[in-house]
Amino acid sequence: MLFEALHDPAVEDRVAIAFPARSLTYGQLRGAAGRLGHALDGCARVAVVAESRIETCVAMVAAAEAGIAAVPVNPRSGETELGHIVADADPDAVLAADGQELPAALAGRRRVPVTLDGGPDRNFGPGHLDDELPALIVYTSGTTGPPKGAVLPRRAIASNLDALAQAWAWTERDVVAHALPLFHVHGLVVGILGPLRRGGTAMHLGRFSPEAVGEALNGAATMLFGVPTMYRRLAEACERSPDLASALGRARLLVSGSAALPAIEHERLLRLCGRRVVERYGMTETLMNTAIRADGEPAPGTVGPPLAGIDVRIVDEDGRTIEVSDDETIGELHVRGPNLFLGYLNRPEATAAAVRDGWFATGDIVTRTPAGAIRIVGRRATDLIKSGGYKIGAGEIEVCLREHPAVEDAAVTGEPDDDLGERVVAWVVRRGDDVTAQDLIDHVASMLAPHKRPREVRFLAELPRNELGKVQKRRLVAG
Ligand code: MCA
Ligand code: AMP
Repeated sequence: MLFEALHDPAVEDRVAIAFPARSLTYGQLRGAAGRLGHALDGCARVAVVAESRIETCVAMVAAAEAGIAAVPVNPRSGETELGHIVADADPDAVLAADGQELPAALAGRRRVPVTLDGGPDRNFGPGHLDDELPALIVYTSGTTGPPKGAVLPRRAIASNLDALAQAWAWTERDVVAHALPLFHVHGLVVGILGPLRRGGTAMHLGRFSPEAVGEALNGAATMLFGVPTMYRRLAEACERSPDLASALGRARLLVSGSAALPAIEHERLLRLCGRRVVERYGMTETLMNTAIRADGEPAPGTVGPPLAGIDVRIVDEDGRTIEVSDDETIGELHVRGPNLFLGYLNRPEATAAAVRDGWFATGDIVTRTPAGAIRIVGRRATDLIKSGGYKIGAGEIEVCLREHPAVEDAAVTGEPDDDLGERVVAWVVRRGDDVTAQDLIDHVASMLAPHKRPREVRFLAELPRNELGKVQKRRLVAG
């Protein structure tokens, strides 16, 4: 069973999920999810329009309890991206809050509204569901082509959330605050399903702002989850607001993930709030792999040891396992354990390329410290960009730019950015000079999701290419 508290009459009145506009107790969540579950009879797979609102969480819980795979979609995904996801996942129904406008790509599908109020659902009870049943299909970008759907079974979610609970002494008394999007693993699995599995409370702030975080931590929240961009903005705000700094200082645990939190921000937050931020490291395909423990030695710059039940190995360029733990020898991290996904939907060749003999090749380049903690030092693919904690494939944006009638040629790179970690930069050879940088930024934002839009466009007479015609991205540097 994924959520025992949902079936425990003793905790019926405890708050399960709180959003600024609305909260639900475990009893109310059981009612709303149970009614919705019945409306989904006969569905094998549903798409959920993952707005940051409570109906999204109800839809996810309803699907999980009914044993139906849920495909969270970013409501702001552009036409091209959403069209691909809907065609690839082919959902039997679309779940969205009553009255919410659906993006065009979903408009022709059977719609099931998510409502919150109604009588109790007496027939809704825990049934036995196979652990290997797909629970979520989460789309993630690769270096080339459109995003791939990572199929996550119930077993991965349950085991991973329990391993995190062990590492962080996470219990039903914890109230987890965050403002993460609900169409990725970080916000959805760790940030919503995590508290529900513990029988605690998920407190979603709706939108990220330092003020909302301060209010949450001055209130009931005990833990905060965020991406490095959020912690950097919090540190910045703490410089001006001692009240915010003391609110952060009150948290039982501040957790950062999805990208590396720079050492300077670790130090700044420690100086201003008297608290260390703990990092954990994960991927859509593997959920969380490693984490600094709540009672562990501080180790800024590392993402901690593997979680319980998860094996890791570091592999050199010749495929040999590196045995030393000297924090110097680098190699690619491979992961094996109950946390792994089942594969990419409709992409057996991509699955076979990523998983060999049960080991998933992460593409992350790491070292291991003598204490067994993993330090991430780079990434195998230069065509993957991490911006604001989102993984963005350069190839997907290049294809989109080349489809613009005024674009002759285009290449995309990531550049260091103080706020976002990396920012997307487009290098464009245009036809004529009518098209502006803003036109191209808007074009990408409308075809793909807005977070994939270039933050800068640089026009060139031609792209540097080698004799084989391949773009030499190393030569694409500002200056
Ligand atoms: C801006 N906007 C536009 C345009 N420009 N819309 C259309 N056309 C344009 N040209 C809109 C955006 O849609 C958005 O609207 C608003 O302007 C601001 O967008 P943006 O500038 O992108 O936001 P930001 O301020 O830079 O956001 C920073 C952020 C965000 C809040 C930190 O990047 C974020 O939420 N990051 C979290 C990423 C995450 O959860 N990653 C997990 C995946 P509106 O405000 O209406 O939306 S990684 C993962 O899951 C693994 C397992 C892991 O390890 O965790
Ligand atoms: P995604 O595919 O969007 O799930 O992103 C997964 C990638 O995010 C990983 O392969 C890492 O490169 C990166 N990542 C996640 N957590 C961390 C972290 N704490 N530090 C550095 N990189 C991270």
